[in-house]
Amino acid sequence: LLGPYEGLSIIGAASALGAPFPGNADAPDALQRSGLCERLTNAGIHCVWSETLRPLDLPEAATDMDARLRANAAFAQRLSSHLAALEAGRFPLVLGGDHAVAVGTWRGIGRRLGSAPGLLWIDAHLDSHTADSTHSGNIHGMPLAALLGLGHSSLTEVAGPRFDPSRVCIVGARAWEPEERTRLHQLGVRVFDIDQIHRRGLPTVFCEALSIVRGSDGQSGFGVSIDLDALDPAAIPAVSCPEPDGLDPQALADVLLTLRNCGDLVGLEIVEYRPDLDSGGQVARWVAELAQAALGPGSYTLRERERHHGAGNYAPL
Ligand code: EXY
Ligand code: MN
Ligand code: MN
Ligand code: MN
Repeated sequence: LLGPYEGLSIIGAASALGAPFPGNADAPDALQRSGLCERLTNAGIHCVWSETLRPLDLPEAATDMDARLRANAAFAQRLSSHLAALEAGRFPLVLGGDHAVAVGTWRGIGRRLGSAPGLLWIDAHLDSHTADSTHSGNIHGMPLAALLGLGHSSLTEVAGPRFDPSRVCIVGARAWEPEERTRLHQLGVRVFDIDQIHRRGLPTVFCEALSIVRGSDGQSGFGVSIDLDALDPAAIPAVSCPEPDGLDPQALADVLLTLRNCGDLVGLEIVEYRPDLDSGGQVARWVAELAQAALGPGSYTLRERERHHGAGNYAPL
């Protein structure tokens, strides 16, 4: 399977506390019902559904920022501790929930490793606001700043190592505010925006981003966080903040295939799915496709296997 891991553990992060809509909270259960674990198992991945974490007290849509920050930080802290305690041989696949869960995911994986990994952030957005710079007040626009140690202390103090901006890259960005773009530029975080991807091609950009997040001497591994709104809304409409002119999902699956040869991949996260907008389950199938493309085994995605073996059969080719 994945380098040193003997199996995949799926952790649901059923929180919409950082988002403007509640629908993200239903994503882990919807993905579990869609048969994600079974599809990955049929494709040859030893996959278990480890746990689904849910916000404890469902505060009324917290009106003030401090209450929202505290609620998101409390959930992230629990997720961080759950990941830190995950047994060594298990590879974590975290399913959001809105992108604010990433504070818990990656701080927790950092604790597990003993140091912060590199981080490839695939997203239409920069997610690098602080409580002071945000225009929307939505915490899912802040997780990457928090992971880098910037923003409200409740978020930046979630247990786990701070991330190194020189090993963080964003791929797919096409909607941001000046404050966060400036912040990332000053920190030295590489942003591969959609214009650069159109010019240079996703494979070239992805390859360059990989080399940055993996670090020069294969340091402490790297993780990948996929915000589904990085993809084009025409193909993947079931997200909270759709932005036109996104990545083609098959093109992303094709470049994710390169991850299966990376023994230093330490975690994968897929967030921002809105099952309430996915009546046909099309987006749920893409979530499985992207996960299997990244995690292997073999060099085919589920769709190729299905085409070859017939619907519902993902046996190795
Ligand atoms: N930058 C905007 C904001 O701060 O509200 C939009 C953020 C969207 C966040 C989604 C998860 O990527
Ligand atoms: Mn995001
Ligand atoms: Mn986004
Ligand atoms: Mn065959």
